[in-house]
Amino acid sequence: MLWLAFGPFHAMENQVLVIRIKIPNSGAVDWTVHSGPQLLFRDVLDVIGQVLPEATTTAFEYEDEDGDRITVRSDEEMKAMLSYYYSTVMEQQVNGQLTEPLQIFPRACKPPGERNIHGLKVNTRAGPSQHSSPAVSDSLPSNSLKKSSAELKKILANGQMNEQDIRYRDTLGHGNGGTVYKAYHVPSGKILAVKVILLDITLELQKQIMSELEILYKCDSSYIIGFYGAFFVENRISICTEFMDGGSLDVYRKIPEHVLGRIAVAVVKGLTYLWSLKILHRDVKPSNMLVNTRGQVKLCDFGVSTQLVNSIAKTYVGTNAYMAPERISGEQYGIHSDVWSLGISFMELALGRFPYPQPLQLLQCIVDEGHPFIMQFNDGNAAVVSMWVCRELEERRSQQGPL
Ligand code: 92P
Repeated sequence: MLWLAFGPFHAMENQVLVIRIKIPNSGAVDWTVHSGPQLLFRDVLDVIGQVLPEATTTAFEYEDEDGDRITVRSDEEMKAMLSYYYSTVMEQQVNGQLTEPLQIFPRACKPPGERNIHGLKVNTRAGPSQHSSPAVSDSLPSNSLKKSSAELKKILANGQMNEQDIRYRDTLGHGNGGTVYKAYHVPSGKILAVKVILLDITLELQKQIMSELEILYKCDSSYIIGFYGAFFVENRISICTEFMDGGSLDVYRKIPEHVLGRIAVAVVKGLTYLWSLKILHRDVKPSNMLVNTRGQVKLCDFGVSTQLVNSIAKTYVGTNAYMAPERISGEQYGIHSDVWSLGISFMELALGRFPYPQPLQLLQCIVDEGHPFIMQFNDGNAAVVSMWVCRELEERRSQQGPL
């Protein structure tokens, strides 16, 4: 299967895509598209408009492997859906299963009317080679052989992660001693985020890190990034985790309160989960909070392996602006230190900028003096308080009148 090496899109370009448009309370219409990857969101809405002429459809949904519905409202979200669908197709082909059509569920503003069975003719703008031929079919029960993400996680975790199966793609980011790549895992058809860290350490330490990372397989919270496995190649470790298509929060603009509130709750739940396992995050900051187009929020890059944390610390010297005072001073690190970083992070996300003026210069100030509020009023100006007390007493006397 040489084509796998060229990635899902190249391989799928020449294949026919069948989109099964599910009709509320009745069957489904199959729509055959010959240039799937170029398909636009508008094209799909146009076809839905012809299948459900009575309804005003503004969006549609598809189901992920857990049966959760994901809404599509834009070309971006279409792309995410198609790449998800192609990865499931690849999984089905690898497992020798029949390829399931891509099922979509129109979301109507008005109740849908009679479906258009007769004389249905669809033309879309997705390219000259496209031949669209919707045909009515009965809706089939969804494939019960489909693996749940938990099962897939187990299979992936079974020592099957290795360099040969991974195709590294774009760089997602740098930091904390390593580089994170978007990568394609050939056997599973999954898109992963792989963090590669250079570590010049003994084989003994490598083994210790691998065993310490094992706890990650047991981590099962929807607020913690999924872990698929890790392996050493020469002097570097690759840690394979779930890919989040929204990336990290540090690159977003100021986040409105109604969104940030929900994000904050998810982050707190993620931290509470880690703390319940006696794991301190040790690096809470916006770049370690990830989001996806399903609206999930997950924590990544936490310090599960003491040995890994120590090995990175040796090669990578750095303090960061989110560190708690006791951490900067090299004192005991505890849950409260994670809470400090959480506070600074959410102030930054709410303000749209870092809450202190010059992060690096300010590190010492945080240790020595504290919050800018304290620094601003730390001038011992008793005159201000004196004037206020005098004025208040004056006011009280004048209201009491002559005794
Ligand atoms: C971007 C998108 N998905 C970054 N999954 C884990 C990541 C990541 C991702 C990570 O470890 O970033 C530090």
